[in-house]
Amino acid sequence: MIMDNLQSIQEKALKQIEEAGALDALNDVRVAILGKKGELTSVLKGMKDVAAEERPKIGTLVNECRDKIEAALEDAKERLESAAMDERLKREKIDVTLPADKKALGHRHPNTIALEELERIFIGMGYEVVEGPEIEKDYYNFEALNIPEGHPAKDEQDTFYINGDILLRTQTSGTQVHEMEKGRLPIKMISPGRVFRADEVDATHSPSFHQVEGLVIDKNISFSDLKGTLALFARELFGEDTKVKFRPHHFPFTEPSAEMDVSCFKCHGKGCRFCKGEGWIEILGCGMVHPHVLEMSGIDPDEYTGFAFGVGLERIALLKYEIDDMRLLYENDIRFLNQF
Ligand code: 2NL
Repeated sequence: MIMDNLQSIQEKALKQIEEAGALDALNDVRVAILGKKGELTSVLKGMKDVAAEERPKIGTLVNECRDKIEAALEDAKERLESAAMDERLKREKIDVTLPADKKALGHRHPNTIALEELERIFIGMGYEVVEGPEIEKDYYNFEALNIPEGHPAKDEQDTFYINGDILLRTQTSGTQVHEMEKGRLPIKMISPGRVFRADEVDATHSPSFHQVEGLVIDKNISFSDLKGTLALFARELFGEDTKVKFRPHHFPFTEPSAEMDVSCFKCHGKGCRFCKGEGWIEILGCGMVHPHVLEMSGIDPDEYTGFAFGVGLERIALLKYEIDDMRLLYENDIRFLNQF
């Protein structure tokens, strides 16, 4: 009776072990047979009812049965584990020949793009790019440029003074004054850089912005040279059919002075929202270097003449990309920058 029972437990167990398709199913089989309430365990518990002389023989049979089942469980466990590992290796296979994920590259800031474009144009005309200090002496920012005491530009309200006669430059002209003082003529340079004004932030103002100034000094430089140069610059920047217009203006450091407009590159002069119906867009200030400015830097105005101009970099970037609020250029919102 007990022997038949053992036989059937063993057959059933071996069959279930064989059929177990996964490690947890295999464990269920082990618990059902060998666990505390398992079938073979209850056979062992029934040994007390077996006649004493039968016990060694039956005991040996029970032990043999358990050993067989345990060996089968161990084999099945190895088989299932190795299958699971094969499966995992297959699933996690890495194809090292696949191209790598593209790294998100940064974008050049619109100011940088505009600056590089300006530099390309002027370098193409033989200009040198010279950068200078953002902290300047009053003399280089104002006095050497013929900006007198009491001139609105020199107002303490508009300029960040550091102390005494040291300030944050309000234009990059100082860099050009330093070049003139070196006495190496002719000069053909642009000086791009950050400038500062004590302005409140709004769509068109910021306390820190960028300027590109240009300076040419040589013998026989005339207003025609200025016009030809800046007209070429405008065509390079805004397109071949761009027209330019010079309006008389006043700067203390140039005489005569002018502002240059370009024909609206959106409506080609007809008048649109972009040029506020004018057909023209103001882009820079310029003029012939004031003789007094040359003289102060040790250049003889009877021998040399020159022209100079100043462009707001942000203004060019805003126009080029049709952006209507300068603050976008400073906030560095990645969703904005990603568009360039
Ligand atoms: C503007 C336009 C300008 C200059 C800057 C300059 C520099 C030297 C001598 C003479 Cl060293 N001029 N720079 C000239 C004309 C215009 O900037 O709107 N400025 C307020």
